[in-house]
Amino acid sequence: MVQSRGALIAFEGLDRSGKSTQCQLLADHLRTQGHTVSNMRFPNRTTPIGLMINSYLAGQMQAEDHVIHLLFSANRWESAAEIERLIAAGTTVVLDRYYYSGIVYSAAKRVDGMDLKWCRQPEVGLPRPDVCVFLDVDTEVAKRRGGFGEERYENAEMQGRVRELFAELQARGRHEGDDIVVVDAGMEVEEVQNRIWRVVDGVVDGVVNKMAAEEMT
Ligand code: FDM
Ligand code: MG
Repeated sequence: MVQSRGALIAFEGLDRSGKSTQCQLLADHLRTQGHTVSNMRFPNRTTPIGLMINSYLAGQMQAEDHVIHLLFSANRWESAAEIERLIAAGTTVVLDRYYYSGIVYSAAKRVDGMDLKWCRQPEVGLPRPDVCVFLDVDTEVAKRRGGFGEERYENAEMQGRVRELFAELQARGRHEGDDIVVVDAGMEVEEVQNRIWRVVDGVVDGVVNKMAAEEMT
């Protein structure tokens, strides 16, 4: 039997939705099932472009809105070949934010002409996730979990608009080619974790079984 490709799984959500925690828990869970797993996060602040993004988010650097949008996208393109290589080699890749954030956060700034459609263009052609798990928390729960941080975009107005636009992206998902599954992330970590695993286990099995089926034909 040839080795199956790995799955590509993206996590999205507002700040304080528990993405980073759940990305780690999922990776551990998949490893105990015998999968090889790699975690990545975007923005990847370690590259030269990532350092610029970090300065922008920290408020130490100003950038024109289209420019920063393209840098966020470029920061994914710098990892695109690596993601392709990993999944082709059988590694499942878990992403903490991806192009969905790229599209939605920029569109939420309400800059003339930068609507969801415009914001999507630079992302076209990036490796497409088998599933995007959207961790949904309402603003009250997020606030109880520690409120807003100090970075750009971490304010109530922006978060509210981001939440609305994520809902719009999800509604359009089918024709735009995104497979977004919304998971209520307002509960305890373990309950959220179990819900995520139910979704992701099914997706991962689907990837493996599809390979097996294709081999038989
Ligand atoms: N963000 C993240 C964007 O505006 N565009 C993007 O393409 C990505 C990946 O950057 F406010 C925003 C979302 C968030 C900020 O994200 C940093 P982390 O997850 O807090 O590092
Ligand atoms: Mg943050």
